[in-house]
Amino acid sequence: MGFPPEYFDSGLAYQAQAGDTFIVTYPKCGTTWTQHILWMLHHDGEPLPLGKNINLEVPHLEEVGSEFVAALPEPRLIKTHLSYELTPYHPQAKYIYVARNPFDCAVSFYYHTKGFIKHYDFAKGTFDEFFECFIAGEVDWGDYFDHLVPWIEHKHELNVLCLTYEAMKSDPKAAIIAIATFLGAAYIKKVENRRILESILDHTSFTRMSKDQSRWSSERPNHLPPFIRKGEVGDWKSHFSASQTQKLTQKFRQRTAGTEAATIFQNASSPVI
Ligand code: PPS
Repeated sequence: MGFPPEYFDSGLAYQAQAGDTFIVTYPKCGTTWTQHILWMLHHDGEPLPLGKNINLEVPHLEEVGSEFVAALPEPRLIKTHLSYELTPYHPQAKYIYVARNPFDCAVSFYYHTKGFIKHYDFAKGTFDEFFECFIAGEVDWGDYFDHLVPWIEHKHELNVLCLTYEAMKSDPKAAIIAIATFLGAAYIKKVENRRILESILDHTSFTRMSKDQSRWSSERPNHLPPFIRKGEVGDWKSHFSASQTQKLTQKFRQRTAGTEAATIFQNASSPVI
């Protein structure tokens, strides 16, 4: 993943504080979108201006380490891709978990891995090659299901809010209101203000976030798709072969059977699951 190991280790050792809000995701599941929603909620509906980078405002714990995060102004907004067991815990911290169906996640992760040529030796890699790594769980932050299942098992806890990318796509206003409600009365008040709510809805849309992408990520080679790439549910259908679809469907069924995660994508206009 290309993060300095000392920052990764120090991120793991971060002591979560009351008042911290963590955005937790497996990679490529809607992190940046949720980071921007959170940032705008904390800035009364102002979008992140050009010249700022979301990853300095809502930093990635494993990338910057604990000192950087501890020095943030309160309330701290923190991004992490860590598993449930590894995420720093405090009973009065809040955890927003965003899940995305593994099919679209795999496709998005493939373009990510291809595009960040300074982190990965995969510029010439194919989707078929990436799929084999994804299904084996041999990608950054490990196996998709090792992340998804334990987090979703905690979705009923009072300080955990679980959303799906698919539901956020189908009703983004409801997702913003759900996040505000989870954060508490001060944030409910903000989204009761029509100007603030409409501004967040507008500036966190795919179309708006596709503009001025230096706010989210470093430059990508011109011949590859940008970081905010397609933002669709179902793009996987133009990448997966029949046998890949079958393999991932089977793995999904096996790994989620009897768990809360088995049905989370069913009511969210998402694929085969
Ligand atoms: S990362 O690198 O893990 O932080 O990536 P992450 O932000 O989790 O995921 C990137 C994918 O999210 C899509 N995206 C959005 N979709 C819809 N609406 C908005 N506003 C939005 N912002 C980001 C982005 O396009 C990536 O998905 P794909 O499928 O590759 O387009």
